[in-house]
Amino acid sequence: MERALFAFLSVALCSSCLASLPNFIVIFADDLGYGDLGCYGHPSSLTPNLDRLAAQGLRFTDFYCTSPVCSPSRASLLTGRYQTRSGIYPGVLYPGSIGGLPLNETTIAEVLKPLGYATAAVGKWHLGVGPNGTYLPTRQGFDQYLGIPYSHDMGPCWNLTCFPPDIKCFGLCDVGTVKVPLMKNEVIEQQPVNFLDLERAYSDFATNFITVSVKNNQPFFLYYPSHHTHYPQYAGPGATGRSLRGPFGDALLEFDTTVGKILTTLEQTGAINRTLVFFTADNGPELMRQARGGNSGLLKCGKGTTYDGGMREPAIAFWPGTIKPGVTHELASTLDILPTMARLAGAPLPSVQLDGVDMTQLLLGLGKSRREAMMFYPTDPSEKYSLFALRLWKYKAHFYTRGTTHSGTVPDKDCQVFSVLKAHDPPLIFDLEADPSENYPLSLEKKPGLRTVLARILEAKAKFEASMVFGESQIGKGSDRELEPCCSPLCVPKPSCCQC
Ligand code: CSN
Ligand code: MG
Repeated sequence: MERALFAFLSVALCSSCLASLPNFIVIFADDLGYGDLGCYGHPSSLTPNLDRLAAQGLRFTDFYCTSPVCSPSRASLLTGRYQTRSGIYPGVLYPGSIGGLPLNETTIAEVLKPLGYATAAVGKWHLGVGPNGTYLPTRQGFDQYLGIPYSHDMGPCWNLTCFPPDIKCFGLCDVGTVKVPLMKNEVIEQQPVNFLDLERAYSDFATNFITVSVKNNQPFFLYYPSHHTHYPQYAGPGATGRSLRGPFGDALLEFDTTVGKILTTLEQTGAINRTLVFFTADNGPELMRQARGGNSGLLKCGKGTTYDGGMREPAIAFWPGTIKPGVTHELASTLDILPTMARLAGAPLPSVQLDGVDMTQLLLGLGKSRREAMMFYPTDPSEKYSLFALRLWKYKAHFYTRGTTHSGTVPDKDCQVFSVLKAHDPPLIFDLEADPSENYPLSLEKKPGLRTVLARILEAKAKFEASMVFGESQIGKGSDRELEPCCSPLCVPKPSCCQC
């Protein structure tokens, strides 16, 4: 088995011929639940292209992001480290945030660039802007960027209209901040951004980047963190009213259409057999948006919670001719993407404490996942409370549980905001294979062998906590209104005058 892997990698590793290095595309949906895609059982979502990725690729049933909100989850994906190490906590970054993903963290783009990769990010960044664009993607290893650098509800609602333009999108937005900007590299291209044309701009950028990279014989890394399907949902004329699921379904359909355009471009440029496409999402669905939000399927609760609905996500690895179509029940995480891409490209790992493990053997069908455990931090991690939950093999132990406004409208009281912080000692333990909905805690008295499992869980927790050094909180540095992106920096009165 090792020999087959070696034979494969020695082709991939041929450093004198850049064109033989694999290309990587990471497609990252926003606030999308375990139950939202057709290929994960949603009855009315229209996701033909993601369904095709799943049918022709490896679909994960037990894949986790690292946080039930956005910025920390993105920090982990790009660095292969829990967000507590990089300091992307508590909560999320705001338009005027002073901090951002520290520049001494190494992103996937920075791992691949020294090997000659072309790198681009398109979509929602949400890892900081900072003074003079200190934390933008172009400072974190990406040659190019097109997108909104934070959530698109972080701006006044008035420009967040859906198609047809006279219909207001659903959802609360921030007032008193600058209008939502579209940035090209480090320059504001449009403020406010035109949401009805945004997906076209993104898909044009993505397909053009692929085409040019292939033409230049340059291996590439494309990171596409979409604004879809975060609230308020929007869609351009090509998708509005075309799904069976209302505005959420339309937004999802528009996103799926971009996935289709990326696949078509890979086919047309002949790069499809040299490209690993990895799809997943940043955190669970905003259930508080009710029928206009996402759906965590059979999982408990959603965004903002450390139940599985907040952090277990759809995930698909697609690489025709290299990854065999199928379904895997192995445990894996966004943390594992960096080490896997580094291995496949033959790039050295950053010399820091990584939390990710290499998934290459799993992807190539040569072995199992090397991941045994997954750690669950709340939206506001602290050294005092440490882990809220830990999954070891099929067992998940909750040391603390708490509801949240993000998921607060569903009938399950555990998700609701008045379910205040509750400590569990001994922890609540669920068998996620027998009970994926976390409905029936196992009894230490009645289940022989569970004490041994608990001992192993506590051991894994202690070992992990001993390795954890909390980085300085970047979000705790606060915000400065002057740092909010403004296309007319000297205008008055702010923020309303930031419009060009
Ligand atoms: S998130 O969504 O950025 O996708 O996590 O748009 O936690 O306070 C989360 N929050 C605005 C958001 C605020 C968001 C929060
Ligand atoms: Mg999100």
